Amino acid sequence: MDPRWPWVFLLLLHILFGSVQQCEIPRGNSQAIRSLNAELLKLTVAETSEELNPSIYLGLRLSDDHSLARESQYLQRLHAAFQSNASRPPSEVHYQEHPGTGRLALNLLALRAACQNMNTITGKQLVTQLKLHLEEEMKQIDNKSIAHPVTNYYQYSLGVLALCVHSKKINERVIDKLLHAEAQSKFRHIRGLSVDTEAMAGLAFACLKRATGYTPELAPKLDHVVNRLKKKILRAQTSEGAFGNIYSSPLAVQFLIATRSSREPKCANGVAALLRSLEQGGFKNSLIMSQLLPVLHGKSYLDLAGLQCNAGRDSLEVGTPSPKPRGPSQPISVRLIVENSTSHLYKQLLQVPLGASLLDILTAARKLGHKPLSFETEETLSGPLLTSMMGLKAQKGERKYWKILRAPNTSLREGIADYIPRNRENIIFRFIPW
Ligand code: B12
Ligand SMILES: *[C@@H]1O[C@H](CO)[C@@H](O)[C@H](O)[C@H]1NC(C)=O
Ligand SMILES: *[C@@H]1O[C@H](CO)[C@@H](O)[C@H](O)[C@H]1NC(C)=O
Ligand SMILES: *[C@@H]1O[C@H](CO)[C@@H](O)[C@H](O)[C@H]1NC(C)=O
Ligand SMILES: *[C@@H]1O[C@H](CO)[C@@H](O)[C@H](O)[C@H]1NC(C)=O
Repeated sequence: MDPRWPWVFLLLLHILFGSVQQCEIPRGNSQAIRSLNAELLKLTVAETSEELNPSIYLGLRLSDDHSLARESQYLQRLHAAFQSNASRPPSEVHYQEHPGTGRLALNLLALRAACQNMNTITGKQLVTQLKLHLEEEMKQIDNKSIAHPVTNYYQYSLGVLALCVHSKKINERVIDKLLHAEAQSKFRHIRGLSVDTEAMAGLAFACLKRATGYTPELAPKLDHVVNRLKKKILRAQTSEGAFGNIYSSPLAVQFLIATRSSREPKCANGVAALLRSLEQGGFKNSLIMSQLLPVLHGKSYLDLAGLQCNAGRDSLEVGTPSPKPRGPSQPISVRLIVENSTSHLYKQLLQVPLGASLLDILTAARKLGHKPLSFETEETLSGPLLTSMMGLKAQKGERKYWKILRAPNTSLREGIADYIPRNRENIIFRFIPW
């Protein structure tokens, strides 16, 4: 018999059933995935202007390819940063506003990603601090005159997820609040549903489903909410295949991976959309890149729970950060309009080089025209957030923000550092409640 026949048979099977779609990464993408990995690794080099970002560390750890030396150096820097804020003996831990729920949760997840022993002072303090934060979030939700979390439900979910991944017991009232918020469709962003928040909450609930030590009434509630979130997320798929938008899709697919929905044809379409966008250079934001890398290795944040630190290939080289190529280019014109509810606080047509980011343009506008623009930003894990324009900013506790639109009324899907306006675009900045 022809010794090759099993291969022919397999090939036939592949042709016959190849159309059965699965949420797997089609072969032939490994080069694109490795470059994404290398790109993230570059951001950990101390000389970059990039802020320390525990999310980048999580992404790198959930890859199959590593630069172990580079990763452990980054962990040390992360460690030094959050230890300086938690240096009291554990008995004295009390609620302090900074760092907030989400950052604490990410730091805790980073410790798990590094397989660190949690029976240390820092480990225990972090857990206690995060629990205090979730209690505080809950108090504000319960307070009738406030009725929303201190931060938001995305960070609340991240907090639950982090404790769960560490097998720490969570107050069931904390879990119930999140269940309740989901049932009341409280997971919103920019006035629409927030797929990012649904996915993060979904990951937290999926983790709790595997946990032990909770009252028997919780299990059916968790089954129910996970199925509901799965339906909601699948329903949010666009004609291009993204869940919500392309930037919420990495977390959405993480959730689908974690709930073993990979036989869902819609999941395969989602992965295809992510790969397409990756090929086209659509992922420039390091936070989003860090949420995407695990997906391309078939993993989710739930895999942190059983992560083995001696596995994986130490196979990546780190290049040095390459400066963005920027040659001379023809000028384009972009109009900036800053408005409050009644009038225009600033309106100016500006000549700027093609390829300039919105941040570059705002910076240039500080010096151009007879009425200079004034603005302030705040560094976040997603990049610079625009917090103030023409002196107008949210007061402490006031839930307003500067929304950015492209005229007539398309909300931008990128922040000021990532968005590159095109010729003759009108960009509107509007101070509104969120
Ligand atoms: C909650 C939230 C908001 C809230 C934040 C206020 C609050 N305290 O809750 C509000 C409504 C203000 C907001 C605004 C915007 N957001 Co938003 N937001 C989120 C969300 C759901 C969670 C953020 C979070 O808490 N992270 C966890 C903590 C631990 O990290 P952090 O860095 O400390 O969090 C801060 C930043 O994320 C910052 N922030 C929130 N959104 C954005 C967007 C950008 C571009 C930047 C630089 C910062 C930033 O607010 C957080 C709280 O202070 C994320 C989803 C995600 N996947 O991250 C989207 C997300 C980050 N937002 C997004 C966008 C597009 C915006 C806007 C640009 C929309 C617009 N057209 O105006 C604006 C920002 C405009 C500006 N002034 O610069 C995108 C960014 C996509 C990308 N390409 O990077 C995301 C990923 C959602 C999505 N899938 O589309 N957002
Ligand atoms: C530590 O606390 C200071 C002030 O309270 C704050 O500015 C800083 O961002 C905190 N560091 C971290 C890593 O959260
Ligand atoms: C609820 O919030 C308001 C406004 O911040 C505060 O004055 C009040 O004391 C809070 N009520 C409770 C019960 O905590
Ligand atoms: C909007 O700005 C104008 C001009 O600065 C000011 O007169 C007006 O009071 C502002 N309106 C609101 C609602 O803040
Ligand atoms: C934008 O405005 C148009 C016309 O006024 C309207 O039909 C459309 O629904 C608006 N879109 C958004 C996203 O608000």
